[in-house]
Amino acid sequence: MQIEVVTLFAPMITGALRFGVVGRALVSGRLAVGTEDPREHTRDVHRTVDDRPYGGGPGMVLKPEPMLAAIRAAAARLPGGSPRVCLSAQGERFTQAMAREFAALPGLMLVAGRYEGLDERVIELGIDREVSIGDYVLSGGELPALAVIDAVARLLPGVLGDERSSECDSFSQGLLDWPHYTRPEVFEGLEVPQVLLSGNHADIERWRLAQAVARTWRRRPDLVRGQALQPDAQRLLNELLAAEADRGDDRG
Ligand code: 4G3
Repeated sequence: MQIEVVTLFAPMITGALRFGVVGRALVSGRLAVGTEDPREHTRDVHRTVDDRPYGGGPGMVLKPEPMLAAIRAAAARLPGGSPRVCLSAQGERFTQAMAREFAALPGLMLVAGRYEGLDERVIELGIDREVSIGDYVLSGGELPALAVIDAVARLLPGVLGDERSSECDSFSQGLLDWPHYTRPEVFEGLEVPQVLLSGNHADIERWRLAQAVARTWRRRPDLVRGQALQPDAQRLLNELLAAEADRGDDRG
């Protein structure tokens, strides 16, 4: 898969992608990431990329000409029809489902804004989709672009390797992850749950799913309400709710 990032700070992107799973995806050629700097598309001596907002007010707006030229230059390196995504707090929420959608594509453009953002006409002319990684404001779209690249890269075939599949990930079933433990068996007085030492793989699988269901219900009830659970997960949730109702409380 090929991803192009339009950014004034290319080293933020390239520097962060050298490590771990994503770094290996790049070295193996399963992922390619390029950058395009709008400053390279300026014509004035000062290489100006921002200007004062019409209507007044604080902050600066990215000038439309260099921004759209950079988007077009990046598009020319991508397969035709690759979506052009701008990272913005005004966007629709980035989800695991959207990561799966992007990972199925041969190409993707990510546009990282700075200052108060892009001129609205650049969004009209050069952006297909505005995406937000969460309800908070950052000083640039680079960190959100990196979050998208990371979430997408680990879904590409061969990137996680045989020993660990993204199908085991939190959210692949629409649930939060279960708790994990490694040696020692007792750490600072806290024991590893006995079932994990039992060697009974059916029991372990049931316990993990029950933990994932209980955690999701307690921490993120919106996730449980927003979707149909797998039958085994739904049965465990029903048991949890029945147990809570029995105690007549709302403890976990
Ligand atoms: C304004 C994304 C600011 C417009 C970007 C980009 C938060 C997110 C910026 C624009 C951002 C987010 C840069 N802040 N929640 N700041 O995904 O297009």
